[in-house]
Amino acid sequence: MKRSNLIKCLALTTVFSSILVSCDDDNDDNQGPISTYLFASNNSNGNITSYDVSNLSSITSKTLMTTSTAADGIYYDKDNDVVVQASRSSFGLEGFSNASLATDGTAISIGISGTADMFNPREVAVNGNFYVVADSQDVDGDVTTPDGRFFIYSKTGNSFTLRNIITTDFKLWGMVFDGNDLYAVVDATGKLAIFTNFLSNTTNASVAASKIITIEGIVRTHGITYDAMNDMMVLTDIADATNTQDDGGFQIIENFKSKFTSTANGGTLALSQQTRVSGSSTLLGNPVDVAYDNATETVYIAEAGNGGGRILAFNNIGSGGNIAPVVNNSLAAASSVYLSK
Ligand SMILES: [Ca+2]
Ligand SMILES: [Ca+2]
Ligand SMILES: [Ca+2]
Repeated sequence: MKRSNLIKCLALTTVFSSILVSCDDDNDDNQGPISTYLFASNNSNGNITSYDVSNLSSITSKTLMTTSTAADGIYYDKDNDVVVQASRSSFGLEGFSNASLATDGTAISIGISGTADMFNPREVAVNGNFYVVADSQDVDGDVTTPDGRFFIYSKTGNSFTLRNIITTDFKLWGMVFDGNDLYAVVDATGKLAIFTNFLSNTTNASVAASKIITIEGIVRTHGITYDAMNDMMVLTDIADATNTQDDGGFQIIENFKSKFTSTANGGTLALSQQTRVSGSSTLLGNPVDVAYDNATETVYIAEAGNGGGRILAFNNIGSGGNIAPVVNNSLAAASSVYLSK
């Protein structure tokens, strides 16, 4: 076991003494229980919530206090034990070191900081040392023309340095890397875009998506996650943003790559090729972000609206429909989630 892992593990064992904590090295062959953590950001107070979801029937959580008052786009760098979120009060990326050692309710300080370049930062997607933030602010001063910006940062030492800005001709929100390709939702629509070899765009420029398709059944998509191992795409549907309580959903697309490839640019991927979860039992009003655990086949949702905000989990999804979440934790104005194991 690496010494850093040992220290982390001893600390976690202390914090979560009531539950079983795996002290396996990261490189082991999944022997024994695996600790799984879900990190969540919010737009209510900007603090970070870390849930130990290793056992869904006995979840523990801790809140880490930040100086931000609103945040989105959370990410956890497990190797370096750093939680990163896009601050919507400072308009920059903020990285917090030694996150696993911090105890519930304590303040954590910014160890890695970026310049305040952004306007309306949302999701963060990471590829190596590159941190991409989707910014949902109107770009050209005309809200009737859809547009958005990706801010691309490189992480070096204790800094996030802005490398370049990519402007899009559609509104941005959620996004996720698959290798070097970036999938981005087309906010305000039910469409999905891909930018192949995204990071090869190294200068400030307007860049068109490589391909855009419509995901039938989705009114207005926001959250996205892709599980490459199982070739499974999950997209959330906030539907009408002003209905915060019960018109949302999410859709699972298995064997995604072949379905995406066989849908022509500008074409539609049929609802019959997908599994949709929605309805009054789901507590989905404005599901704004999503994460997926392929080991337990669990979909985690950051629900911004229902009940004031929730972190939800669904499994035994089967053929979908109006199913109740197996986990329902209140988190005011939940904005994003990231799963780490
Ligand atoms: Ca515009
Ligand atoms: Ca809604
Ligand atoms: Ca996320």
